[in-house]
Amino acid sequence: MGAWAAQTPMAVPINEVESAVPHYTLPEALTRQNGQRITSPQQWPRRRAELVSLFEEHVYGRIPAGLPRQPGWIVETRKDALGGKAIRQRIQIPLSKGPHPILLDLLVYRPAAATKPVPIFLGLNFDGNHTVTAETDIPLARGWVANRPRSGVTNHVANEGSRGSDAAAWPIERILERGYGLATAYYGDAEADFDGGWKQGLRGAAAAGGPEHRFQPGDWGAIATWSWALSRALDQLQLDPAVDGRKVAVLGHSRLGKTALWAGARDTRFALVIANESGEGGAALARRFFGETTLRINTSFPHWFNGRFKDYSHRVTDLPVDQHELVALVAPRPVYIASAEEDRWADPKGEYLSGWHASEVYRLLGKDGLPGPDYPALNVSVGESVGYHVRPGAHALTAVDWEFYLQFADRHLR
Ligand code: GTR
Repeated sequence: MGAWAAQTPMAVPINEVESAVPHYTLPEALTRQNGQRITSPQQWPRRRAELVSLFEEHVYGRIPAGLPRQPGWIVETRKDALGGKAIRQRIQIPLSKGPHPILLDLLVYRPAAATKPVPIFLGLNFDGNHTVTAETDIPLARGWVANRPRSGVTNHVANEGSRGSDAAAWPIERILERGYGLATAYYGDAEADFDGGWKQGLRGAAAAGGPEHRFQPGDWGAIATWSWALSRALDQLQLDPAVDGRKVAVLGHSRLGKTALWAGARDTRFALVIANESGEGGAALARRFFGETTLRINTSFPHWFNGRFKDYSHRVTDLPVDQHELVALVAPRPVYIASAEEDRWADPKGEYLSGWHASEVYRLLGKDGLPGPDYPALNVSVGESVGYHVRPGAHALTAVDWEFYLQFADRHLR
């Protein structure tokens, strides 16, 4: 385990040895809860609906009915951004009602040279819109932000020094040059990422009991909340005549890769879904005992999932779903899963196998998924409507990953 011991300060068993992975049996994506086998594309929507509600009930939580879906307003348009390469807009989207709504700040770049509506990548960012670009005129994130060496934040308040600190994850000029737009928002606008962050966020605003509210076991967690914000950003992008609203790819890294998958699974308007190193609770199979586990994630990040998910911390085999079925919920739309070789915590092989097991649903729906159960070589993109690569290196969203995503998007959105 070596280096990985550093990641496991808690007394939670963790395995990172492939030969020590015990046998496991996955629930079947194409068998309904009542035992009925799904054998035709016509039968899939019923199984799909069943899986969505199982993931809501047992994993991510149910998003309350009646939340507002309100158009945003353009705060600023710059036609000369990035040295004239981009048209940049800042848009505010109210996520809650009332005079002081929770606001999602959407930052949108479109290629200035575009002559028709552009396909666009949409992804939440970790540290604020001001960290994805070195431009100096993006307002700093307003609320709580994580303390991080990379951003230089030590008091949970964004500062000028953190501008551009996550720019390596967002190669904006390259994306634009390839004819795509990029839209991003800070996930903390919807809910700050700590246990209790919901009180100032959208979950608090929507909860009948305010900050004293008691959630039911099936109620939404933070990942569901962030995924809701992605859907509201999609509403907004679909209002923009310069964006091709039928070609919006949702993408996320790590916890935000989990979020992108759940957003893309729920909201079928997303044309393509990309989960970069999404790991446990994302693409990685929960039943495969390798890297982060259900127990560990529920211990470190209790706010990400719903209350009922905690019931499975010590008995993951009782979960009525596993994560290949989350991937399958994207079908027949294209989905891309990516791993990094050193990111053992996210279980690269478990991420691949999840795409492989989801592939039977793609085949049923007339698409090809991953080519087979064998783990691919480094730096090779495999698969048709389910794409996958593993690159050398550590846990991060990098320019190398983006090149694979641009190629995959060229194939499916062009
Ligand atoms: C880790 C967590 C992972 C992953 C990661 C991240 O600490 O255990 O599930 O989400 O954070 O989001 O960077």
